[in-house]
Amino acid sequence: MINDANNIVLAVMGAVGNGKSSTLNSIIQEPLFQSGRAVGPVTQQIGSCVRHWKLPEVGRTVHIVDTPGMCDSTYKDVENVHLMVEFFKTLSHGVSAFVLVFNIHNTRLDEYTKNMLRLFERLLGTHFWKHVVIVFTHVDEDQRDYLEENIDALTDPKDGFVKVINQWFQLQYQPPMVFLSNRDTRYSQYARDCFMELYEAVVSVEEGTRREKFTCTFFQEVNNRTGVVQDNFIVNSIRSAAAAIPQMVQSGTRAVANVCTVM
Ligand SMILES: Nc1nc2c(ncn2[C@@H]2O[C@H](COP(=O)(O)OP(=O)(O)O)[C@@H](O)[C@H]2O)c(=O)[nH]1
Ligand SMILES: [Mg+2]
Repeated sequence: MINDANNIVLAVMGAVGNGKSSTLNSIIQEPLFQSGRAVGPVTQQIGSCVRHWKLPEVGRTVHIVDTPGMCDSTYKDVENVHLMVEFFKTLSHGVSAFVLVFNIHNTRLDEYTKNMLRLFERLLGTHFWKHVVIVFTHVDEDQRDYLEENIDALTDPKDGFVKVINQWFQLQYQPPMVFLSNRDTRYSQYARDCFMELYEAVVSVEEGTRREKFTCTFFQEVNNRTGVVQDNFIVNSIRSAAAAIPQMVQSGTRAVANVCTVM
């Protein structure tokens, strides 16, 4: 099932509160992943499930991998390493799209997120960028007009958000950007249109006509191992990737500091 080309595998990334769980719930039209930040950290584990892509109805299944905020420094060190191991194990069978989620009201690309992207690039290879889709949430229907200027600024080819990402990571192309709302998605034509754009963006980053998923040497090597050996291999790979990123060493990013000391 997981290797079925008709099955979409989505990995979401982005800071806590950006709207990752809400976006996934909208896609499957089910409140499966807890959202909201009222009661402490919400997603404590890697949430993974297979459902129908329902918004809009596209006749395909989607394997969703929710994260507690892989890119969020508020997460405790030990939890972070454990979660990263689970995350990479789940993804090692192939990924259709890495969905990078931002809140339109806070589009700052913080150091932590940048470092996580650097780590991904190092572990998975620069080819991973070809499977990235950037999503901005909180673009609610009644605010769309008011937000149009923000959207223009973000999509500006000269100094917009993607341009900044392109410069940071020296990309030769623009990852697709989608603006959406998770409010009232059940009956709203507006939400349906937004999520159709998201689906189309995901399809556009799937590879070739056979819709092959992203894979890489690291994922293949993860699959060649099992049990504790597999876990240790992932931890060691993260550790050496992080050690090779000067910014991560300098900033002493907590998750990585932990990878380097605890395991
Ligand atoms: N108005 C509005 N609220 C949203 C939207 N997306 C998420 N939220 C709210 O933002 C908060 C954080 O969302 P959540 O999905 O838990 O973020 P996560 O931590 O990234 O998984 C919750 O209270 C959501 O209801 C949106 O598009 N519009
Ligand atoms: Mg969440």
